Amino acid sequence: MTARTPMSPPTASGREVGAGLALLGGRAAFPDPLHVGRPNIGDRARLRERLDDILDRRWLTNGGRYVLEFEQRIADLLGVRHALVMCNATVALEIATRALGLSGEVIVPSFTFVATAHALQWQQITPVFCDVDPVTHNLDPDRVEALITPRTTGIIGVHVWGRPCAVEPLDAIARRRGLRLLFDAAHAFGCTHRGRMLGGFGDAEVFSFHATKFLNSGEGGAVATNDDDLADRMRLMRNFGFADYDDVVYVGTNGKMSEMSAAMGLTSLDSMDEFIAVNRANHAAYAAGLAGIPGITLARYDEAERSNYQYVVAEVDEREAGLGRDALQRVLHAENVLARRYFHPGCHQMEPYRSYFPHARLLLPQTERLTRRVLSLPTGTAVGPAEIATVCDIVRRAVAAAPAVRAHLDGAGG
Ligand code: T4K
Repeated sequence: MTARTPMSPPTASGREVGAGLALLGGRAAFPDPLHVGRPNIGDRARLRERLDDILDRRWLTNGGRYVLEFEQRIADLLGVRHALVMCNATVALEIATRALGLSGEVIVPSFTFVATAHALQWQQITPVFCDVDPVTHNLDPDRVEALITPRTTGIIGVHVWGRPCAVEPLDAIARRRGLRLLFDAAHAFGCTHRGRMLGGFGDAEVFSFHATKFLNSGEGGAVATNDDDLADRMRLMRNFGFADYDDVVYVGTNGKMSEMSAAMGLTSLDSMDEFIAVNRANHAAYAAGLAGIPGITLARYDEAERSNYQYVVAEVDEREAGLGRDALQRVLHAENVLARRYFHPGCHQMEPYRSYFPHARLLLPQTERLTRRVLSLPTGTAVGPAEIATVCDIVRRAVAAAPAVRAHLDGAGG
């Protein structure tokens, strides 16, 4: 992806500054869309070798060699007793919650991808939405306890953007109140908390290897746990409940990962350090490029921990920037930069939750605020320093030209 010519520096008048912006009639900075979730592709030759081997051996799924190898390498990397790979993280969440015996109500953040809530609702478990910490964007443990009722059976913390939840306070609440604790670690593969890899906290942790994740298997997910019994139950559940040929001992589903996905996952794992290095450099380039722009701040990663840096999340303060997050997204989209509003508008504002809990937003002020402010910017190996410099330049120019952008959007009906 190459950008067109770099834009000229800001001048005093908002209208002049904004003149080059595509939203205001200029030419789009990128001829093709710059996506947020472009997959990282590892060593193609190695992937082809693995795929050829799968085809030669005619073993495509159901506990094949590559699935077992992928599971072993994940377990070794995370330092856990069990890693069970699955067809995606949503099904992995469903299987983990069911195997943990969750029912009734489970406390979850609303500031997450809707899969976290759906995995519960799909099983007639009520997600009870809890507010988040405005700094970490993660479940606020101080708000959890007030939501516990006699029907509560568990808590699901989400390591949003790969930044670990308040693991210890959540663990303390879960122990004190006799609840199960699961982590949705869909964003957090390869990240540490207090120097320990995520994967071994709570009763279990669920990862995603979806195409848009920095480490992908096309579609895919995994549950990590140190609980042998839980791992046994999940193994059965992901394979229809079969304990042996013709012997079904549980109600189960089909949560298996195919050998082709495992081959992709293994090939991604081979390049994991490289992907992280690129993400890290990209994140630093955004931090430098956006520095000093009024009202724009970047969600930071703790440099004392290992992170995968896979999300570049800008927060827009409308008062300081002079334009809101949605206006900035419109500016970027006009330039072909497909920045995304993860996780707007929050699960509580999506169906069926909006109808079930029409007043939920009253208990979720920080979630509501965040969902109006955050914007995910393109990163990953498909994005390089030149693209990032151009994206940052667009943001800088948009903020400098905020009055003209607002006037244009107001004139165009918002
Ligand atoms: N928990 C959390 C906290 C999660 O964030 C997620 C998933 C889950 C659970 C469930 O995990 P999985 O069941 O998916 O394993 C995307 C992903 O589909 C989803 O996996 C992810 N979170 C979520 C945050 O983002 P969308 O609706 O934004 O996908 P889509 O198709 O709009 O793609 C995003 C961007 O990536 C687009 O600009 C296009 C680009 N893209 C996408 C694909 C699939 C590509 O360039 N190539 C591709 O192959 O949800």
